[in-house]
Amino acid sequence: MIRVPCGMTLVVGLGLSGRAICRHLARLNVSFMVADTRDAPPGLEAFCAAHPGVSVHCGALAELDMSQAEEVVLSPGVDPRAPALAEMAEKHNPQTGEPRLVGEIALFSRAVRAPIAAITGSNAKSTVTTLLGEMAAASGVNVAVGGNLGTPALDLLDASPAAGLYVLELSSFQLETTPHLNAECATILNFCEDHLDRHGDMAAYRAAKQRIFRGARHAVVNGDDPHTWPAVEILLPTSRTRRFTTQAPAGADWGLAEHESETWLMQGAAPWLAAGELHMAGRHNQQNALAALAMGQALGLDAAAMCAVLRRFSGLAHRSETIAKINDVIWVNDSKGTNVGATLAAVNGLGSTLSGKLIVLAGGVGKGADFTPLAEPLAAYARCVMLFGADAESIARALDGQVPVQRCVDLADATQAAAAMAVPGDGVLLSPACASLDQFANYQARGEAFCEQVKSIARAGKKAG
Ligand code: UMA
Ligand code: ADP
Repeated sequence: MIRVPCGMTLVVGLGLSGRAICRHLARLNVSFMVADTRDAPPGLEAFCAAHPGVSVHCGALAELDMSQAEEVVLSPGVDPRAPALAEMAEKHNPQTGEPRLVGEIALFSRAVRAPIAAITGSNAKSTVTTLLGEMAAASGVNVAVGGNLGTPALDLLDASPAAGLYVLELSSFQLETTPHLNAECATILNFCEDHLDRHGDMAAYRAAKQRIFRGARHAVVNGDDPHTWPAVEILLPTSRTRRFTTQAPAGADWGLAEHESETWLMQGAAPWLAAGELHMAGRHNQQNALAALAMGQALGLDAAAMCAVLRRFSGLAHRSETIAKINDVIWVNDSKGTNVGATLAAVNGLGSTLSGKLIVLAGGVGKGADFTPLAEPLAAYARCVMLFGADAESIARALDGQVPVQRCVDLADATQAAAAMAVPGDGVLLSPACASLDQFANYQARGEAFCEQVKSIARAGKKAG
C-alpha cells in the first residue's frame, strides 16, 4: 500500500482536467500527489518534467491508502463509485462540511470571483455555450468560455483572471462531483438516455445533471421536458425561472409563434427574431437559440447584440453540418450525434426537408442506450441504415425489421455503400447515435474521416460527370 501523506491532496487522472487541477493546486501552493489508473497515461513524461517533486502513482487506485488525504479531486473520466473510492466518498471536512471526494468544478466554484453561467443537457451544450459566449462578448462583457468544451474550467481562471463572466459547458461527469456550483444562471437544456454505462440508470444520470441548479440565482428550463426542471429539493422561486418551449409562449416564456405569416422567436407576445434569419438549420436549433436568449436575458445581456449573434452564427462543425451536395444528394456530418436524442433531432430535421429518402450511417459505442425510439422516424424517412461499430447489432435489433439495414465493416465501408445506394433527392446522414471510441480517437476524428471520404466521392463524381 502506498500512503497519501496526511493533509495532502490527491488528484486522480492525468488527462486535460487532471493537469489543469494540478496547475491550479500548484498556483495555490497546495501540496498534492497524482494517481492515474492507467499504467502509462498519455503525457506522463511531460507532466513529471513540469512538476518535479510531485509523486505520481500509475495503476490501480486500490494500491493507495488515501484515508489521510485532505481531499481527493477526481477527473471527469473517473467514476466516483469505484470501490477504491468508497471510503473517501463517505468523508466530509469537519470545518466546511464539504465532501472530501470532489471534482475539478468544485475547485472552480470555490475559487471563482465572477458570475458563472452553467449549461448542461444531453445535447446542445456546446452549441448553446458557444452562442451565449458570443452573445456576452457582443454585449461588451469580458467573458471566458470553456469546461467540457475547449479550455478546462480551472485553466480559465488563470488565462482570464479578469473575466466578468464564466460561461461553462458542464457534463454529468463533472456535475456529479460538484457539491455546490452557485451559478448566476444555470440550465439543463434537454434530457435523453446517455452515459448509462457510467451512471447506471436514468435517475442517477438526472440526479447528476440536477446538481447544476444547487445555489443558482436563475434557472432556464425546457418547458417541453419536465426532466430539465429543478427537482423539488432544489426548487428556485418561479420569478427566477425562465422557460423556453417550441410552442407559442405564455407569459414571459420564450417560444415559437406565427408573426406576420412567419415563425418567429418570441418572448411572450413580443417578437424578437424571425426563425428564417437563423443560419443554424432545424427546429432543435431554434430551441437552442431560445435557450441562449433566455440565459442572456437572465444575465442582463444586450438584446440587440444577442440577436446580431443569432443572425450570423452558422453552427459548430460535426453538428448536422451540410458538407456536400453531389449529384443532387446532400451529405450531412452529424458525428457529434453520440446519443439517441441527437440522432432523432437530425433524422427528423433533415428527413422532413428531403424530396427523396435518408440513408443514415450509425453505430459505435452505445453506452447502454435503448435504440428503439429511432425505429419510427427511421421507418418514416430512411431508405436504409448502414450499421458499423461495436453496437451495430443492438441497433439492428432495436429497429426490428422496420427499416432496411446493411451491416458494414467500418465507417468507410458504410460511406461507400451509401454512395452506391443514394439517388437524386436523397440525403446521406452520419449521425451514429453512439460514441466513436471503438474505432476513432473521438467524434471529431470520425467526422473528419467522413468528410475526407465524401470529398473523394465528390472528386470521383466530377470525373464520372
Ligand atoms: N482515465 C483512466 N484512468 C484515470 C483517468 C482517466 O482510465 O485515472 C480515462 C477515462 O476513463 C477516459 C480518459 O482516460 O476514458 C480521459 O478521462 P479524463 O477524465 O482524464 O478526461 P480529460 O482528458 O480530463 O477530459 C475531460 C473530459 N472527458 C471526459 O469527461 C471523459 C472532456 O470531455 C473535457 O473536454 C475535458 O475534461 C476538459 O474539461 C470530453 C468528453 O467526451 C470531450 N466528455 C463527455 C461528453 O461530452 O459526452 C462527458
Ligand atoms: P453537446 O455538447 O451537448 O454534445 P452539441 O451542441 O455538440 O451538444 O450537439 C450534439 C448533438 O446534438 C449534435 O448531433 C447536434 O446536432 C444535436 N443537437 C443540437 N441541439 C439539439 C437539441 N436541442 N436537441 C437534440 N439534439 C440536438
